[in-house]
Amino acid sequence: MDKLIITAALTGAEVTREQQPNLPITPDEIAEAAYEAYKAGAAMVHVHARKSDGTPTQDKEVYREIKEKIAAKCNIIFQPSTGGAVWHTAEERIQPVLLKPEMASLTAGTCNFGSDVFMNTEEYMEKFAKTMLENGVKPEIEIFERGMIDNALRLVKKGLLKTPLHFDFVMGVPGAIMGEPRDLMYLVNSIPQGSTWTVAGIGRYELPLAVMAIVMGGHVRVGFEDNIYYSKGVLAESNAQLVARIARIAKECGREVATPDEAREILGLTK
Ligand code: KMH
Ligand code: ZN
Repeated sequence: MDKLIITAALTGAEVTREQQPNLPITPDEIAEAAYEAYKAGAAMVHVHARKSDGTPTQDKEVYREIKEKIAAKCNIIFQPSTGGAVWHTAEERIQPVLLKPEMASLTAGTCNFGSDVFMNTEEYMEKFAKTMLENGVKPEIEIFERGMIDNALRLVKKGLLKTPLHFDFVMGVPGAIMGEPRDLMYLVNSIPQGSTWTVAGIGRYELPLAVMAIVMGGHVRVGFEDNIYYSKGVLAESNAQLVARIARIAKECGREVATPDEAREILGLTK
């Protein structure tokens, strides 16, 4: 079994300081949170940029500042979001890909997202995949529903996604697939052989799905974007605290934790 890649989803687009007082918002705070997560065992960060007032932005220059500040501290893999917030346009959402990061997220279909709709038409997906291909960026294919796997496979047929694919199962978003063990088994059994996968359980699903991934040979995403609690009703102190718990559990299970360079090897990143 490969070593475990832990991704820290540090900020997201939806969580506020009122909900989680330790949410990193400015480029300096996000870079520091990335470094703390790296020291705790994370090999990758999934990043959403925010304006100084806390609202989400897809501004390339804010992402550039975050990317450079993280790189000055450690060699963790930088994976910006192309999901942004539900109200961002496709043109805004693609901006961070133009910085040529090693990876970026790419959602493979439309779904309900709480009381909103997270829009990813075929046109968006094709445009995002093509731009990533042209810029040498490996997509992390975000799967919120089972049919999104088939959408991704259609992009492979069209030559817009290269195999082996790397999936992120985002499970437990109200309006999309739940995060029960049967749901994870279903998704894992639905992806092509040779793919890699990670799981991002939302809220109370985060920890049980992470434990499943550790023993099944998948990888794990944790962090404030997905879950702000350490345990029921107890806020987490930091993203790093959530990462450290996963690293500890993995070691107890006999699964070693990957460094960023080991993660690059596992994911076939060339840079
Ligand atoms: N904020 C969500 C609407 C991604 O980063 O690619 C979308 C999202 C997915 O977080
Ligand atoms: Zn995200």
